[in-house]
Amino acid sequence: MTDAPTAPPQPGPQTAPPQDIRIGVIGVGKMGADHVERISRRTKGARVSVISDYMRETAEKVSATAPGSRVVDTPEEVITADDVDAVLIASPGQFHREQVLAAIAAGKPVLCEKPLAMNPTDAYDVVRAEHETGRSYVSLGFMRRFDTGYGELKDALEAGELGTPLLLNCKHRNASTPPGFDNTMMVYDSAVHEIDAISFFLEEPVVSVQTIAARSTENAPEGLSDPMLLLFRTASGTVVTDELYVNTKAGYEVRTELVGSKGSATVGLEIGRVTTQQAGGSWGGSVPLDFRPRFIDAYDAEVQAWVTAVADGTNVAPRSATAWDGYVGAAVCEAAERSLSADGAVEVALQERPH
Ligand code: ISE
Repeated sequence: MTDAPTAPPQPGPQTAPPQDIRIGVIGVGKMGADHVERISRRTKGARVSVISDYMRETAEKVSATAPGSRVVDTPEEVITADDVDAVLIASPGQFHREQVLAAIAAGKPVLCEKPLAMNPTDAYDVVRAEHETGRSYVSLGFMRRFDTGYGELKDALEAGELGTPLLLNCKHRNASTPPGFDNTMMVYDSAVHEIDAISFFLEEPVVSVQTIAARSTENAPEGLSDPMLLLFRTASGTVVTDELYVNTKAGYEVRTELVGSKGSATVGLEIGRVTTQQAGGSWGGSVPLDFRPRFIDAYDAEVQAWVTAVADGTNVAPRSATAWDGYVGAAVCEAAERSLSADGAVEVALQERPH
């Protein structure tokens, strides 16, 4: 009798390795290219699969840095591609409404850089379209919500450590502005970050805003009111100050102080390292030149949290800005801009939140 042949080892129960989320990126200028690099090198569970940019050559160049990605001609092709599970939009703001609506129609989660739209009506269209699907699809790229300092301030507020918020004082400084930067952009591009901070920290509507143009620095381009001060009042009476100064020639500084009934706290002082210089008899640390070094960890955390939310089907990460936040931001920006030529504060009118 011959021995029965030994049966080949049977594989045990197998679980398929989790698939990477395949991300389509629309617009690969400075911000979009930065996201492609982040997703390709530092984000777990995702890869860039399809890219488009109105400059095809730029798209090709960026695609060469993202293994396995391909370039298509239009944003629509990115959104509808079979090998795209989720869409990241980093195109100029005037295209966001159409592109976000197309992603919702395709049933794909989308992370859209701010702003959601260039006016409240367009932004509300997105809120309604998403609401009609009965699901969440839209995350809005307000990266400060993922900054460690912002997170700690939010935690302190939620834990009641600071008591009732009385004042929120914000400072927003840039070294310089790009060509064509005007008062409208100062509101919709720069102040919009602090307007979102109001939604994030205070979670209540702004009822009025007053924009005050200070004497301009000689470093500002003709016609730009730089510095500019915005004063907001919320429904419960908390006052928010936003001092914008975007041609300091120094660097990128974002500071936030919450004054509450039990105490106050400030984030963004950059006092991690203090250097004493012998030669000049002065002291200080270095100021980052632009948003990238200042908020790189926040952007990494934001994109990672989004990918995790897409993978678990919730699509929008906890603490992320939503389509509603984008709509509120657009409504407040619109009032802030009107206030520039009005005498005094302008009221903010919000549509009802669909539920
Ligand atoms: C720019 O668009 C940004 O989003 C930056 O974070 C902000 O500091 C700058 O003022 C804006 O123009």
